[in-house]
Amino acid sequence: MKKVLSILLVLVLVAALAACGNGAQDTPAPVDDPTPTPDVAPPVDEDPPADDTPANDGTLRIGFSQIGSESDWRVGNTESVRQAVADAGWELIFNDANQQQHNQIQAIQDFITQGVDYIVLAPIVETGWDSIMMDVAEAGIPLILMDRSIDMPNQEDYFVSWVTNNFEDEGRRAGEWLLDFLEEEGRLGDDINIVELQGTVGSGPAIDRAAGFREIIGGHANLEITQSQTGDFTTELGMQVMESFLGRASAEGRPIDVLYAHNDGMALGAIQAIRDAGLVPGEDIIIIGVDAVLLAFEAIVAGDMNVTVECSPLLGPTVVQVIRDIEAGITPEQIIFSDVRVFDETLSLIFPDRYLSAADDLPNRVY
Ligand code: GZL
Repeated sequence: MKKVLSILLVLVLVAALAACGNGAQDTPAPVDDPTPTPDVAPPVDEDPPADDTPANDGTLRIGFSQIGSESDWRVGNTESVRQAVADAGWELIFNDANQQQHNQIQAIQDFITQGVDYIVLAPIVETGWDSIMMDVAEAGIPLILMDRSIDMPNQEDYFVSWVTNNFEDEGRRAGEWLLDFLEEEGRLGDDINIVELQGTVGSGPAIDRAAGFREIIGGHANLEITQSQTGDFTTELGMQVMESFLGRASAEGRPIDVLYAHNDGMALGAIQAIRDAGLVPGEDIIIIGVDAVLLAFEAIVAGDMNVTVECSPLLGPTVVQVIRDIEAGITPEQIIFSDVRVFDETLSLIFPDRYLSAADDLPNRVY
């Protein structure tokens, strides 16, 4: 009986794959389509229509598992990949996981079933990928890690390339800016209370941006991180957590001097909470963000925010180049970092070799 069932299953799968091959995914899912990848193969036509498309027109099919749309950075990242794949003339099969790891794992499983040519994964957190990564390897589908990191035994064996940013260096640059800023203000010896809005718990950028910042300020005992909590990289939660930080600081009589937010989105939410508390953002509280999104540049120019550390989401063209290299038999670099630049409207006027003017670069911002 089992043998009959397994033969039937294979037949269904083969037929389903044939149905997929008829262009079921010919039009890439629009970026803003929240439709999750179907959990089951589409219905199989008994007599599929004559297929007049060429058996294999060389169009690569790229399965892209994206974390969600939690921030302007993420939206810019999705658009960058979508545009680069479209420019290459390939087919994008896009899945928005709505910030749920299990949705990403399901999407990757579906990509395997659909027999895509490449998988691009932006992993929401570092752990929990061991089994699905082994399935991808077993299926022989090259996987490109984009943006955040994974943490598993022999992880470098499971992706052909990691297109990313150096999150720990971003944290260090944020710490260095703070030391330079306090020194310019003559406050480097003062007791400074810092609160920290961390990114998604367990994510590479949250872990590494926290570590890099602490590495730099750790030698200054008078600079203390008095409160630290995740805002999950969203503006809404950043505002809510900042409200609780302000309430606790007032209750304990420990005023907040600095906010270090692991992304600009949370910093912008915190700015609203600071205003609601009757304080002046950018003056009463120094505000440090990461990402360098357009709204942060506007806040810096308006004086509501002090600095943002760039972490480029425009990774699509590099991902496409990695695929082109592999198609041409060229081994791509295993890790590809983007540059880290720091934008403000204060230190950039004094140290133009180390910091850039947000006002000058505002017209160039695209995400
Ligand atoms: C960083 C990226 C982070 C951004 C956030 O590469 O993973 O996720 O800093 C985004 O804005 O939500």
